[in-house]
Amino acid sequence: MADTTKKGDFANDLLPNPETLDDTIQHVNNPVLDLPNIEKLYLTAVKGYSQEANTVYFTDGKSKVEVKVYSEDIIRIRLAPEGSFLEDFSYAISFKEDNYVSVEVIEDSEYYKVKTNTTICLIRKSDFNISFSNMEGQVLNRDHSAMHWEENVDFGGYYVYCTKEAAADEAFFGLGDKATNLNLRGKRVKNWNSDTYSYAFNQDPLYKTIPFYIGVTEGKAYGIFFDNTFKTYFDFAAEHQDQTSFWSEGGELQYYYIQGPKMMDVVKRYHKLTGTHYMPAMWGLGYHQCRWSYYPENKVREVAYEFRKREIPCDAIYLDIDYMDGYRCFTWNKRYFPDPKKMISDLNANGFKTVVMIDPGIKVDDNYWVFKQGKDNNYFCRRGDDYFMEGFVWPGRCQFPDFTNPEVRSWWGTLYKGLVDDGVAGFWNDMNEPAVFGRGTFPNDVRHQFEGHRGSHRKAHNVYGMQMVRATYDGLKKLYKNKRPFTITRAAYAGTQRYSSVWTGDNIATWEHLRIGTLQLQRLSVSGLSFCGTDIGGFTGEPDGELYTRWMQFGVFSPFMRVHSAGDTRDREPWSFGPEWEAICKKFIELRYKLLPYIYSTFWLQHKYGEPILRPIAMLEQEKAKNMIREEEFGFGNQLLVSPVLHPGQANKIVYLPEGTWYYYFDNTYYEGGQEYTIDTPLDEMPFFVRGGSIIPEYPVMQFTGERRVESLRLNLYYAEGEHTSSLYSDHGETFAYEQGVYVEKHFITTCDAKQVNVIQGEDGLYTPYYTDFNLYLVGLPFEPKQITVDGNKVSMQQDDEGKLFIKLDRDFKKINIQ
Ligand code: MIG
Repeated sequence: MADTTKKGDFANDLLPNPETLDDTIQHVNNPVLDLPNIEKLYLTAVKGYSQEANTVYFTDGKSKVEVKVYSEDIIRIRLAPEGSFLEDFSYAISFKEDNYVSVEVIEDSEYYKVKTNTTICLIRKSDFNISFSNMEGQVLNRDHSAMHWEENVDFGGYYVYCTKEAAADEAFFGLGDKATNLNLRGKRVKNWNSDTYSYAFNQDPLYKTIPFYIGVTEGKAYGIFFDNTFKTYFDFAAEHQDQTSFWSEGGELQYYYIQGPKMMDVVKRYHKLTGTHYMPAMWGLGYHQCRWSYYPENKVREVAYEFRKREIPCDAIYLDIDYMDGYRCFTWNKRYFPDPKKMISDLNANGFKTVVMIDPGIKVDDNYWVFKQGKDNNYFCRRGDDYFMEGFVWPGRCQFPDFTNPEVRSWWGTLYKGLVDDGVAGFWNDMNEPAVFGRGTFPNDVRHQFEGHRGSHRKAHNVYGMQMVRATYDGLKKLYKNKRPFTITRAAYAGTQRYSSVWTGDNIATWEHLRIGTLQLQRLSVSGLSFCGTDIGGFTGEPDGELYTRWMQFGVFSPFMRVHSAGDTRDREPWSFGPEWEAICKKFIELRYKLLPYIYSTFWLQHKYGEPILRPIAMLEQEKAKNMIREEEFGFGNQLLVSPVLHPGQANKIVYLPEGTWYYYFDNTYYEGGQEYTIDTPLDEMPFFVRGGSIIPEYPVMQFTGERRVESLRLNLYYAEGEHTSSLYSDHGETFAYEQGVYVEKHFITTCDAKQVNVIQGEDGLYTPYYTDFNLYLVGLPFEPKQITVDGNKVSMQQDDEGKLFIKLDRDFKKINIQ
């Protein structure tokens, strides 16, 4: 079993230990840089500027700096050391600048100021120091020294650097999948997508590159997105307590400053730049069962059968690499799966979708059509010396498509046709860091087309996986005739959320890894990748029933909920650990299914408004300094809060509840927020709270999404004084019609005082939902309802089968009053 304290191959300890830092610095600086005649060059005094619409160019006589206003709250900075900018191109950005924003340049004796209605970018004339302030003149982010660069004679370009001041109280969040504390203060991290089997706490880099962070100082937040695909580094007050730096081994120094003041504003604006995930099909939010690998066909049928027999809900079963013929992508092993179409249609008939694995490595084999097509069309990557890039992966000797070439991507998209025709509903892209056995990844000199902007692997490495899953997504969208694809990827770059969900790779079945998972998913969520999950139960190693069950509980509140495990481990189905654990797992998977209308609505808030699904406490209450280091409890959407149990034998845990009022979900105990509580954690419960004032929709338990139509939708109203808003979203569930307004987003505004409760309903969108009415249940009412009026008519409470009282409401009710 893997030893979690050992560092892996790619290890780079993040702790700000001086020795480690010295190592890192030596690693960053190419030895040739130690030559005495090579030094860092800095911008000097500003000599003048010119303005073209939203863009202002400043120069020190030789170098140029571009300040481009994207929107009121987003300003981009670019540096051209020699005075000429590269062509403007980014894989991350999906937003065109707002041409209607007002941009003003004001000059005084000390500064040039580029001003919008909310943000001022100040450029100090004497030394090109750049800072950003709000309209109150409060500087939130300031250069420590002017932008600088350093020639690398080896690759013939520049290392580019930006060094900012770090305030004494400043906290830092973001950076994707880093397996470390939520607040990155005191850490140095590196971005270079890596296959990191059995990674450890603090190990870095991992699979994803999201060069975006949020800084919070004195309760105010801003963001920096360093859009550079080369190997990048961030140092958050680690080397120098008063400095934050980011730099890259090549490419352009180009970053976006994003104004707050709320962390939520920053994340929403980051999403505005880089896009959000499309609405997933509802089944993508159900419970998924995966394994390396379920085969042959009888094994798959048996697993599916057990779920239905035991009445444990499940929506998807995964086939890992062994379904392929000799690991050749887009083929079937006919010995294991003689009639895949029949198997998939039988699974479908029982409510199971089939998701299969696709890797980037294509077996070198002239009798294999995918290889033939790729070879004939010159679609595979080549090294600097023009030979094909070859490496060993599962199929043996492989070549690799250049996914940065749009023509290659279109071709790749068509390859899915056979599997789609067989009925496969979703695809899982793995090994796309890209991973190569033995050598790790491609050599640096492999060339890439990069959308016509050409570059070596140093530039394309971190986007390779993103472009692979983009090809997958685009191809599937066509093949499914505009139905929503389901995709999942391991490697990612900023913006990957537009094409796929993600998982955190090869974790370990330990309690420590359960905790790492809670940190990674919160971090991914504030880094734009909200549709994320861990391998529930741990990929390598063996969990016991308790760890598996506690992880399943966290899984309910993971945006993507999938159990997965390595091939050499024991069984990992919800029933594999005996009947007691099975019963608890079942209860929690059922909870996931009850919450689906809430989860789906939360997804809509993510898709439409860029609100992250998981919200660290720091984001819920950023004014409180202590919250900057809270990392165990987190919000799931607007109205739920959880704190997963992370230790064996834990009988209770301390949970901080933010300001407001909260109800413990399992028995509706009421809590005043703004303080810590010790919460009992019996094995069949977990700290899970609903915010007072919320209306939470619930489905009845189903064995899979869409098993039956819900005609009377349950709503639970949790009483709290004051005014609160809740959303309920519904749509067709399968198509992209919501993009044309075919959806309904309902808003419930509740206003409560000691004597009465009012609910007003409003809605947007053109869709008529399936449900015709609501069953409204009241939780925590401080008075006995005497009179209920719905749209002016008196109604009385009804009793359900369990004797519980509820109010029957027409779906389109406008106003309820309860006294
Ligand atoms: O070299 O396809 O992270 O989820 O089961 C291992 C086999 C390749 C790594 C993935 C894991 C998957 C496994 N893959």
